[in-house]
Amino acid sequence: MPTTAHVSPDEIRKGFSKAMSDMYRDEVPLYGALMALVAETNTRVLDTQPALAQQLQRTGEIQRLDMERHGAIRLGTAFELATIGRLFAVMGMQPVGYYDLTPAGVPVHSTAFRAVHEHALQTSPFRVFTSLLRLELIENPELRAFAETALVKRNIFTDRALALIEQAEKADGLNAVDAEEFIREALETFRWHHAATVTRAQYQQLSDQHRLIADVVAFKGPHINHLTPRTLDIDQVQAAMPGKGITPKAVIEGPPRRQCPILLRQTSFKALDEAIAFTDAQGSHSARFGEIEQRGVALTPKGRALYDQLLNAARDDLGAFPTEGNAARYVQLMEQHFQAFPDNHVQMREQGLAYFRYFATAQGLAARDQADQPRTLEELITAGHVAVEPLVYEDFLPVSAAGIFQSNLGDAAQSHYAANSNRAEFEKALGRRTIDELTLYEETQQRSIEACIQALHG
Ligand code: OOG
Ligand code: NI
Repeated sequence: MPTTAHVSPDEIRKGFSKAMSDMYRDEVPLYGALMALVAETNTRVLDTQPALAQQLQRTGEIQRLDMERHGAIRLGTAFELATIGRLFAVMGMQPVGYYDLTPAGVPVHSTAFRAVHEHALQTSPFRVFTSLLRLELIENPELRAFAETALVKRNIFTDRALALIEQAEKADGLNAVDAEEFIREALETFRWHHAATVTRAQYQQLSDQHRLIADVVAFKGPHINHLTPRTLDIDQVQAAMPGKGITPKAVIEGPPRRQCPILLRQTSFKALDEAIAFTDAQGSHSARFGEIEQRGVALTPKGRALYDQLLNAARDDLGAFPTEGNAARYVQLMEQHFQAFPDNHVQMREQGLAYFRYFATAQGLAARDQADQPRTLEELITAGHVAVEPLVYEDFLPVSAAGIFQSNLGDAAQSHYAANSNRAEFEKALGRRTIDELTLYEETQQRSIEACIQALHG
């Protein structure tokens, strides 16, 4: 029997997210500058767009905005992935979605660990994009064997973190004192190490194969490589970045600017080279970067198919990978193609392109006991008894993620791998299935409808 009550996993996640942010700000001061710029921009947007402020108030996103962030790590072995899954589970994070990055020349596949229920997301929407290196894609057998050996030798978790994970699994939770220790110990896995575990020549060999392979194999642990705050206007932040000494990548990933944002738009800036002590010599490595994101409404399978179709059409027209040189043309093509995607919530809802949340209004609640009430959801909406708000997208986009990887690995890192998506292999390594994100959106939407019925007719 536990002597003291368990802390909710959501509170552990919230504490961990804060601890991670503090650690990263200490290690990468530019992250602090970026957070300040994002906060400033968000305040201005909320002041000048009362309708948006009201929408975010109703969905609760306004309260979570300041603590909203995602990070990313890259792991080397099945054991590391399975164990990180257990570590994240202690803080209520589940693997959602499967992303294959090989078509873009990045030898990893990935999932996103995050909370899955809207109430849990409200306490802390912290997410970690987690990639597993695919060693089978290293062609040189000697180098592959070397990488395997280096990875098997390392232990990326502290003994106390492992013990506390086990304890949490057995007792189905942690008390407040253990939860605090767990946060401190878990954080160690994500810390930056100035010392590499290989010689400079070995690092170079790994790096020549792929920069990402060196980033995973040559170090003691999977340093968090970025932490991304959420902005309400990514174009404003992108434009203000150079004034703060930050140079963003040329192209914002994801959909073009719209009245009603959809899915996810992201932009990143390159990290500095950081001094590294190899086992035999000094050198440098760059892995850590900055990123910002703007989140819009989650799309249904139909909406997502349209998004993918328009994105592919714009990219086909461009005929090349978007870069600084063709950025203006890319933006123009994207805007042109995305004309075909309705840019208002009413149409998106009518056409079944996006997910929404439904809220009983004050007017609806006041009319609750009157006779002749509207019955159907559509009637309730028309009567103003139910308000409709977009359900925010909580996940990632494979093409965008590839663009973020590429921009930070440098163009020299462009490799060509045959697309070989292998979700089954990933899930075998993880030791469990990944969750289908569309089911989660569908469930949240449905729960909001049921809550309306309960509040207005129950
Ligand atoms: C992850 C890149 C993907 C995103 O926001 O799409 C990503 C990485 O570089 O490890 O973070
Ligand atoms: Ni990211």
